[in-house]
Amino acid sequence: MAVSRGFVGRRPADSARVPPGQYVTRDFPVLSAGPTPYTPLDTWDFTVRGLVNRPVSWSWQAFRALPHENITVDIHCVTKWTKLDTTWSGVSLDTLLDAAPTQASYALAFCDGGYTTNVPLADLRGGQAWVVDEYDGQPLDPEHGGPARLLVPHLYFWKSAKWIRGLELRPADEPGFWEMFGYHNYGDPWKEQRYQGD
Ligand SMILES: Nc1nc2c(c(=O)[nH]1)N[C@H]1C(S)=C(S)[C@@H](COP(=O)(O)O)O[C@H]1N2
Ligand SMILES: [Mo]
Repeated sequence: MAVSRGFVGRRPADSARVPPGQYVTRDFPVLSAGPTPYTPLDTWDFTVRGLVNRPVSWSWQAFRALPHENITVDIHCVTKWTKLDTTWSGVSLDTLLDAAPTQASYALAFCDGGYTTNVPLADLRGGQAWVVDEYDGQPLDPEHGGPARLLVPHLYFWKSAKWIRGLELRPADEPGFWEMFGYHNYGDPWKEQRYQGD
């Protein structure tokens, strides 16, 4: 019998995909520390700056013209929901970082609205992270970070900065918004690195 996977719900294999302490949800909750910013696309750009010879920026049009990948990944929020098989389209960080040679080891993502989050550069390379501008075949909803957000699915979802405008490359690590308020500096869901000291 042909039954779509969306219809049968949780499969036996799913439990192996759910990190400790997490539960699976079909909803897509919105978690934002402040109001949703609405930046006109004609003033939007994405910039890699900091420890680079010269900052590199892409306008919205230039960003849209970069090669995009379809991505299907599980996402894990520190508030304990996990959403399986989320589908996105976006530009690999490998593509963006190739345009900005650097000696840096860390990145601080910066966003419209002032949110920041820190990620080691090694975690952004190697097909592990994207700047996504579509979710489920549609332009990314502003509440979920549109026009574009970071997607780093192997870390807790607070690292996936919404309304991202760029990366500041740094020789040393520096905590971002939630990391300064007691969230774990790295945030591996499989090690339950939720808060400082975990
Ligand atoms: N700019 C920005 N990015 C953000 C946040 C935020 O408040 N501002 N919240 C983070 C947190 S804590 C989570 S769990 C996810 C939530 O993404 P969602 O609202 O699309 O579910 O976005 C992350 N990225
Ligand atoms: Mo979160």
